[in-house]
Amino acid sequence: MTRDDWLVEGGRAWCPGCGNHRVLGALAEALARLGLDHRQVVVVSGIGQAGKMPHYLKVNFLHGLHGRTLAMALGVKLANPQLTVIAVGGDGDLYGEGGNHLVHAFRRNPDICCLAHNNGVYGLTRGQASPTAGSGFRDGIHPGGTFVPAFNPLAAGIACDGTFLARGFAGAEEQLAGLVVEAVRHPGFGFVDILQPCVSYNRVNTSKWYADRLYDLAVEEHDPADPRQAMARVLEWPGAQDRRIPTGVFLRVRREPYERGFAALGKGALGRGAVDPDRFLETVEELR
Ligand SMILES: Cc1ncc(C[n+]2csc(CCOP(=O)(O)OP(=O)(O)O)c2C)c(N)n1
Ligand code: SF4
Repeated sequence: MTRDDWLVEGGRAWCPGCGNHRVLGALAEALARLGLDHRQVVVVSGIGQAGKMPHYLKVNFLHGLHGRTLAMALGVKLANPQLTVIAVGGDGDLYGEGGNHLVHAFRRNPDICCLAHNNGVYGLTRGQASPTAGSGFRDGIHPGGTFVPAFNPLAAGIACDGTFLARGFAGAEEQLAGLVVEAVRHPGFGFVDILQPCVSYNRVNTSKWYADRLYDLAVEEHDPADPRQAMARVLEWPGAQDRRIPTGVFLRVRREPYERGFAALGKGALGRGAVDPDRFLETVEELR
């Protein structure tokens, strides 16, 4: 299968030049490389520009509430652990309103891939600063600039015992597709923070701004099996200097995925014979 086999034809409700187009392409490319069956894949998203992604993919999908992307993805995974579950959301969704779910996803380590579209703004609601907008970022509700430091999702991931932490860039599609493949294959929570331009509302973090600063950890001496090295790298940015921004895999360690802790799920998907549909209500009562 090729990447086009995973893409729905037709227009996309995104601005020309939006990083989402490239992230969509990288995800389709990754799905093609993974050799998965369309019926095996579920993409879960919340509300936002990023949340539209699954509409353009030939996959099963659940497009639900803003900030609840990871809660829904976890529900899907627990209902059928055999599925490949990919959670897709904006930085507002995953780092703002849904930040609590992200923290606990790192800790729980479900076998879910999570792609965070990090454009520094709330794109769909017209460009308010998101948790990753740097201090001093100006928007309609902060005309004098924001005054709190930017959230560092990768540092939070290490602090919360995350097991796979990576950063990609929408403008580096080949590298990004490789990171998505790795995140899906990782037996646990495969998290990729994806830097992307919002050409309409973020005039600071443009493609050129990123191009001037990004470097790939793969060409430096970095051991992703070492959490201390990973922490040193993730603290390079965001920070006061903003000179070098690392991309690639920061951390890759093993820990038992969350769903394996439920003995009942070892029998298979709840909806596939493990529970007799005629006895569904009785079973729910028994489980209480
Ligand atoms: C529960 C809830 N809270 C808030 C909103 C309003 N809302 C919709 S999208 C959005 C922010 C979108 O920003 P982000 O998640 O970063 O995604 P982007 O549009 O930038 O891709 C907000 C606050 C909502 N629809 N539902
Ligand atoms: S407003 Fe920003 S995030 Fe939304 S489609 Fe346009 S460029 Fe993309």
